[in-house]
Amino acid sequence: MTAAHGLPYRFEFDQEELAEIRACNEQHGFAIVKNMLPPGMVEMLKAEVRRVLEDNARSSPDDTQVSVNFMEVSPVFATLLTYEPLMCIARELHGHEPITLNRSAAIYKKPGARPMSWHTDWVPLAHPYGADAVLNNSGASSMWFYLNGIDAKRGGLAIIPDSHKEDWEAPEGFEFTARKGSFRRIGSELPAHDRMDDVPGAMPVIAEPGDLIIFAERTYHGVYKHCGSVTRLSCAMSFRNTNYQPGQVWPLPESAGRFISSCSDEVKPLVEKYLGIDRMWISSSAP
Ligand SMILES: O=C(O)CCC(=O)C(=O)O
Repeated sequence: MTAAHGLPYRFEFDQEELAEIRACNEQHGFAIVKNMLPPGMVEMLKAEVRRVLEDNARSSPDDTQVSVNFMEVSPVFATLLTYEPLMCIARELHGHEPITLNRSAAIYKKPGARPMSWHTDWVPLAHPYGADAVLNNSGASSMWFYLNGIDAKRGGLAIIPDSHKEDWEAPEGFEFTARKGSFRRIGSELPAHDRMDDVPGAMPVIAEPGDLIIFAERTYHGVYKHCGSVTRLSCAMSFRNTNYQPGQVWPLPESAGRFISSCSDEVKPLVEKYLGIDRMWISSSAP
C-alpha cells in the first residue's frame, strides 16, 4: 500500500504488518488496518450495536447513543478477545508485555447528528478526577470499528496526525481550552472548536466496514456532522499494560464482575484486572 491523503508516510496497513502498525501509531498517533474483520462479523456487530442501543435511540431525542461498557453486554463483541489477528495487533501495540482489557464502547449515531468537537481522550490525573482520567492515562490506544465505513460526509472521524505528542502545540490560529482538553479559534467564545474541515493539519479518516482504526489516547480527534442517510454504528475496545497502577479506583461494577466470571479460561488473563467503569466515581484525594 502507498501513502495517501497527502501525508508523506503510509498509515494504512495489512493485518500482518505488525511492526509497521505499531511504529505508525507510536510516531504519528494513529494507524488504519485494512480488512481486519470479515463481512459476517461486521454484520453481527452491527446487529449487536443495534440490540444494545436502538431502543434508547428510538425513544430519545438525542442524536447519539453510547454504551461505555459494550463488551460486558455483547458476547459477540467479546469473541474478538480470542480473534488472533486482532489480538496480535493488541499485543504488538503494547510491546508484547502482559495486557488487560482497559475499556470498550459502542456508538449509535443517527443521520443528521451534530459534529463532536475536537478533543483528546487523555485527562490529567488532577484531583478531583473521574474514571475516564484513570482509564485514559494508561497508555491504551483505542481500537475502533466503524461498521458502516466512515468518511467526512457520514459522521466520520477527523484526526490530527502527530497531535499525541505531549509538546504538540495547538494548530495555527487556535488556542487550547482548559487542561488542553480541546482547542478553539483564538478569540472565540465557543467551549471547543466543532468544525473539522478548517483546522490546519487535520484529516478525515476514511475507512471501509471491517477496517480497524487505531489511535493513541492523546491524539486529538473530532467527528463530522452526519450528513448521510444510514445510522452510523461503531464499537471499540482498548487494552493497557497489566502493570499500570492506577492508584485509587472505583468498586468493581456488578456488570463488570458478571462479565469477568463469564469469560473462558482462555480469556481470563485478559480480564482478571479489568476494572469496568463507573462514571459517577470521583477521586477522594490526589493520586
Ligand atoms: O463518535 C466517534 O466516532 C468518536 C467518539 C469519540 O471521540 C470518543 O469517544 O472520544
